[in-house]
Amino acid sequence: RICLDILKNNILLIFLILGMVLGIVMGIALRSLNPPMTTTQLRYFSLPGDLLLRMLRMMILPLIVSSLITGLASLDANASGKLGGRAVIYYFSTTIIAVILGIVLVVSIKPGELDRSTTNATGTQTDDSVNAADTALDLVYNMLPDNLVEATFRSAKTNYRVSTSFQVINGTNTSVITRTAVLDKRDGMNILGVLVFTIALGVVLSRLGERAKIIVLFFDGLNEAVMKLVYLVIWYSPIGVMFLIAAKLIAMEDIGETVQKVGMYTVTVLAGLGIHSLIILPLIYLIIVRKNPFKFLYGVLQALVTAFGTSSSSATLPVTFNCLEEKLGVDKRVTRFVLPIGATINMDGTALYEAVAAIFIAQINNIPLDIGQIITISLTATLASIGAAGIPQAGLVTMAIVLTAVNLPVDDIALIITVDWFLDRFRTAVNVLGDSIGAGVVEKLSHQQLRKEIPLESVEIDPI
Ligand code: DAS
Repeated sequence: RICLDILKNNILLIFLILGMVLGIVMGIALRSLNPPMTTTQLRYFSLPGDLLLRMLRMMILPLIVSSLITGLASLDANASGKLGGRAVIYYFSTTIIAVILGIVLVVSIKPGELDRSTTNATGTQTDDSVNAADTALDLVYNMLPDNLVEATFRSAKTNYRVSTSFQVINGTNTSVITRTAVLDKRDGMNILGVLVFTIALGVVLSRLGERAKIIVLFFDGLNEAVMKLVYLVIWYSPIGVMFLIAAKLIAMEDIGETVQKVGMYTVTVLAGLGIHSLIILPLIYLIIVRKNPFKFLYGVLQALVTAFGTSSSSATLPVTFNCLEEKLGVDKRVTRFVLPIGATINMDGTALYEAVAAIFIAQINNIPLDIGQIITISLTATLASIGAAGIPQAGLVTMAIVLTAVNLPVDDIALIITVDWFLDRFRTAVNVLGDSIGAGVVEKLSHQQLRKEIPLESVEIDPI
């Protein structure tokens, strides 16, 4: 009886994990096809996975707008101020902790010095030099889009090309390998801009009281409807995740020649992400919420697997909402307010990754860093993670900010790109975990405010 209940409650999670495992097996098996898949075949093969990504991304705009407006409207001004303040303090502190953890690890493991091969960036071309000041300015302009329609449907993208060469020493022979990559700074919808406008609108609507009630009820209905659609998409996600992972594995270029170079770097990043997500974040949850953090982790596992499969925290947002509200019963007024903001600006995994990658690149180029540069790396990695959109490999693109801030060769990104698609999955899952635990922490810290306000759907109408 109990087993049946467990099975019923977790059937979706079991399917999702099964989909992920089957995706890995299928990807590895199909990779060794002879002759390999043609581009057209791969395009058709990727279709089921791309469908999942597109269905989830389709929900982002209506979900963010409706959840923020109803979340803000169901709290009075000072309550939402307090919740928002606590959320931002939590986001900033966990991101800084992640960056410090990453720096401690990369400085002690020294992955860039361990490898036998040496890197010398020969002939580096970047079409479009990316620097910290420009991107910081981009961030400000992104927050205040002067054309909401354009912000929603997103503007042009600028590509820039990076290329680096390095020697790989194998026993007696030395081979020089050159890797070139094109990075496009495409960041999909300008969610940051949509967020800022929606928060401003939500705060004003919550002050209009009765006059705005009809608008708030409209968005409340829209939110419920979108969450119902999300539930349908979630049933499809095991298939989608399976094909997303399989297609990525089939298309993956051979990293054999660089594994000697980036092996320890990959281990360092994974160690940092593991410590942050399995020790630091659960500890913060345990200390503040005083509940079993691993029960909470289990509750969001479906969102974490979806994040691993899609490499996009924005696309995973609908599933994160579903896990926190349906599975863990976190107050909707908190999730609706903090999740959209967290999914966009709170990226612990990305911040840790960028700090590690920057110092790794300094190490492989034998460039010593002084404490001032380390602090600059910490701050720009935090800024870059806020600026990174929640889409695949966003963290790689904004990494150029960190590198230019301390005059490190941006072109060595071409080296770490070989494992970026793999590490991106893990850091996206850590980003989603950080947002989820943030919602649990903010809910606990705000129980005073939440008790005062009676949520819309819980008002009991006494029978006459
Ligand atoms: N893939 C990004 C995300 O969705 C993280 C990153 O690229 O660093 O969170």
